[in-house]
Amino acid sequence: MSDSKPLFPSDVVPGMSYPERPKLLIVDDQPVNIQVLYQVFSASCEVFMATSGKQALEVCQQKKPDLILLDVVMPDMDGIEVCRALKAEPESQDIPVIFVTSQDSPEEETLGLEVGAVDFISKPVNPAVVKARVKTHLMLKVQADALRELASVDGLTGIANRRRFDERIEAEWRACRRAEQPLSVIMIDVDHFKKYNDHYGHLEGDTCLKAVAKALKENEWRGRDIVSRYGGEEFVCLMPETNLEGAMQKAEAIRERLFKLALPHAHSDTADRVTISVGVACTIPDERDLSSLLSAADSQLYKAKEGGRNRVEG
Ligand code: GH3
Ligand code: MG
Ligand code: MG
Ligand code: MG
Repeated sequence: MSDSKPLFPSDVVPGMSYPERPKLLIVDDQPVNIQVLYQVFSASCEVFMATSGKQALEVCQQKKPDLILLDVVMPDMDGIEVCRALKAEPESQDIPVIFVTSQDSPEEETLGLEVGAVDFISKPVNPAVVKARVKTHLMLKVQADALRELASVDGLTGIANRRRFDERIEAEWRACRRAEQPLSVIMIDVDHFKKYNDHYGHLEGDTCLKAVAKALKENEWRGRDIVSRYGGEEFVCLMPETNLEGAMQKAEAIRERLFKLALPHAHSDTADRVTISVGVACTIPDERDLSSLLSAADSQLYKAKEGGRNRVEG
């Protein structure tokens, strides 16, 4: 039954990049059922298997599949419970789940869709139908991911926008709280930027913001760090598992890099060039609201402004 044609021919939708061998997780307590689906997908997908709900969650965490085919009736943890658990975690909530089950009453199907599955297929499966449905949902997933990506990028500078920052800080607040690790924030504001716009014009102002964003982004960042445009001429960087000392060093490096870039600013009271003021804050997240960390960074930024600008406070 297995055919070796790729699920996505290269010309399927111009401009969209589909995975060449999508990662598929097949979950069923009966190995013979897994075997049937494996036959259908082994040639065109990278297939992972799990024979219990608990194992499914583990494999999911390790392998990050693009789609999950999930049995409903399983001992210990059933498919409904597995799906609920997947949908409750930010890391796995966007993975499409298709139930594959012999329990095909309308109530069962409704429940499956209510807990977050995208589709429901009855056993015994028809190979062509299950393949077509998997393909449809993989395409929708790729498109949804592309949209989400687009929605999280700042249009002017091309770096992450406020929406992405808000998402990341929330996730990292939880992750650092669990791991009892420090979380640092660097808040950056361009000095005397109103005067820059007044003197050079708004278009030049835009060009300047792009150059600032590029200089920020070009610093050496770690995998989970994020550099984003917070709004206007304000930028914010998030550094998980980084203490205050590390964040202060990075902030100073950023300030210096921008100073050396020497973008002319004829009407800055601070220097002959564009400068930034920087506020740094760090905490080990606990039951407080994460806004406490942002306000702390903001207060330090205010202090840097008061202290004469072109400086770092933390
Ligand atoms: P300070 O040193 O105290 O930060 O002074 P400032 O002039 O930088 O601060 P203020 O908040 O008074 O002015 C910020 C200016 O940034 C005003 C606003 O027009 C400008 N600005 C915000 N967003 C953009 C943008 O996208 N493009 C341009 N060109 N200017 C922007
Ligand atoms: Mg079963
Ligand atoms: Mg400002
Ligand atoms: Mg400013």
